[in-house]
Amino acid sequence: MPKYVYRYFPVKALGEGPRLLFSYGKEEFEDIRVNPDEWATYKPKTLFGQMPTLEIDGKQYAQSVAISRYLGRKYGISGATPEEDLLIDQIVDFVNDIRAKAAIVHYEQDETLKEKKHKDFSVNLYPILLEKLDSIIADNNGHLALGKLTWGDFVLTGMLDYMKVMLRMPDLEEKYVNIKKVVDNVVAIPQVKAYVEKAPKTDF
Ligand SMILES: N[C@@H](CCC(=O)N[C@@H](CS)C(=O)NCC(=O)O)C(=O)O
Repeated sequence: MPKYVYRYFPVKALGEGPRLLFSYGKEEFEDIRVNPDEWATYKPKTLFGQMPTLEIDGKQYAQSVAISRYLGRKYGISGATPEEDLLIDQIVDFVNDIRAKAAIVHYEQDETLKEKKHKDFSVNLYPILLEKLDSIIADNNGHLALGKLTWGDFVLTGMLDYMKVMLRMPDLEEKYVNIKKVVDNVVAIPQVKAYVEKAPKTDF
């Protein structure tokens, strides 16, 4: 059994997907939640200057999607063919595109520009992207791809609260009911439910 040590900030955001996947796999892992004031010390020791990081038997790996894909393969919830893997990868990339657009606004320093961009994206961009995502999920029985549970569902579930904050859309799940179905399906899995219930509560 490999020894897993996982490090991320004490939030869900990009780091929760792998935590949910570990719980799905009933895998023991050291869940280290690095406080922002310890980050300066740890940052230079990371591969890319960012978290999450995952140590497997002392060797460090990084990148939340790569880690999620790895865990998905390990636990039998990746594609059965390269084309099926492509279907999962493309939709995970699309989810990350939506997050990245919202991040441009959320992390904008100029307040006037920030509000201008938020208004523009809220009218001209977010609805188009979210409707597209929602309809793809509707075509996939409440999942991101392949019409069944894959590691991609865990990526979206883990980061949804973060996206809601950045999109300033607390009612996202009411508007996009299929996106909610992905989260409901993931959190209904007994071992995931048990993890979610005991995990530290964070806003995003
Ligand atoms: N592509 C990377 C992005 C990781 C990332 O942006 N991490 C942020 C937290 S969400 C971070 O470590 N920020 C601290 C820093 O850059 O100093 C991934 O998905 O893992």
